[in-house]
Amino acid sequence: MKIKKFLASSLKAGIEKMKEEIGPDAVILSTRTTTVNDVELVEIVAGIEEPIFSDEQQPTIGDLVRQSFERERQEQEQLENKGASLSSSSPPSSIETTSHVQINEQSKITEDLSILKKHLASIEQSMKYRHAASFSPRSAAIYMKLMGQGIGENEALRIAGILSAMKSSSSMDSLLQLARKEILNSITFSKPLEKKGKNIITFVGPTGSGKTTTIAKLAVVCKIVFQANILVVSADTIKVGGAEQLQTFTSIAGIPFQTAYSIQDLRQLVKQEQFRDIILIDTVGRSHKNTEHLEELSHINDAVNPNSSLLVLPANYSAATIDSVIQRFTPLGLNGIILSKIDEVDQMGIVIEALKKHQLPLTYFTTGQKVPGDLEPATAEMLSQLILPDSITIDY
Ligand SMILES: Nc1nc2c(ncn2[C@@H]2O[C@H](COP(=O)(O)OP(=O)(O)OP(=O)(O)O)[C@@H](O)[C@H]2O)c(=O)[nH]1
Ligand SMILES: [Mg+2]
Repeated sequence: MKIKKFLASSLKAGIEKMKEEIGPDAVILSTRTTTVNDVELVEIVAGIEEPIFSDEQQPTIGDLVRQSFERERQEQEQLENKGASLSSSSPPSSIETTSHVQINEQSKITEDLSILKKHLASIEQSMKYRHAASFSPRSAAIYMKLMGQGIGENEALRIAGILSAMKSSSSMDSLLQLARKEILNSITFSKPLEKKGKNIITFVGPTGSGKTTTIAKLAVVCKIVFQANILVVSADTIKVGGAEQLQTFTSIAGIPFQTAYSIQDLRQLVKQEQFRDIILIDTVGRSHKNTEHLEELSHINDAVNPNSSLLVLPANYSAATIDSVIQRFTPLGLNGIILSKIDEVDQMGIVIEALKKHQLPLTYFTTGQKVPGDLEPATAEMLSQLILPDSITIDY
């Protein structure tokens, strides 16, 4: 603290003088009257806190960081010197001994923390799979696999309970078959594409779900496998380049292609092209949250009266999004689901649980970006292998 004495003719004058000289934050420490050359004066003793740093000295963040680095460097240097002095077997100084003890303590704390973390992880794991101990090792292995795939605990317990009731001589293979059957018990499958009379199919779904890519894949299947007289129509004139993407592909593959610029256009086009075996209609991707846009899509279905309208649904969505997308697109008159981007899914159980709530059959799986290769008819076998592969090991 900086302290200063002031003499003035009055207390008021003294205070003014004090503030002027040492600033408004000055604190009066004492006052008294005194006589100087027969004149009565007031004496004020005042003080002010001095800043630790003056404005010019205020350290910047950079300075603080540099200081911290410098401290670390010095500590490191000390450590190295200590190592050197120890190796030259000179007795350690008291500073060196202290820093050695501190470093030892720090590494002990770090070690303890990592042990604690491991314990917590194992407690978490055993809590998650706490029921596994009540099953036979093989049922427990399947139970744990189901849980790992995101199947809910109640469903996994139900299935493990059924497996446990099997004869102890049952093979792992028969347990797996039973578990798969139980998991998929309310999932249905259908194959939409057939070369029959007239088959008009519309593809709807959220933005970027894989509609256009899937149509390109299916168009090749129709042409080469079914040898069908096929037409691909793009009703996606809203997205820039929406139609061009398909046009380029179909022209390379030698598949007839048309663009419909309005609902009237589309209705007219479908009428004109009645002689085709299969007409695949691409639509613009629409958010399931936008009611107005979903209504526009329903006009497309009303205009062409398709044999089948398929929802292209990414399998890598969360359970809640899958549920909400299916709910919002269902009023369009859906006949099935193409589960796209299966290759990007970590936990197939989540998808299966979400699909179970809805009664829509799975028609195709798309498994990558390659056209036409990454497309498979949806089957229970494939889905079963995705959730419970033959290769389950019993490490329980
Ligand atoms: N990993 C993976 N990517 C896919 C799959 N199917 C499509 N894609 C990719 O997903 C992206 C979007 O595909 P599109 O076919 O354009 O999707 P869309 O539904 O037509 O999109 P919009 O017309 O914009 O609504 C592209 O990069 C595709 O290559 C798949 O099965 N797996
Ligand atoms: Mg598209």
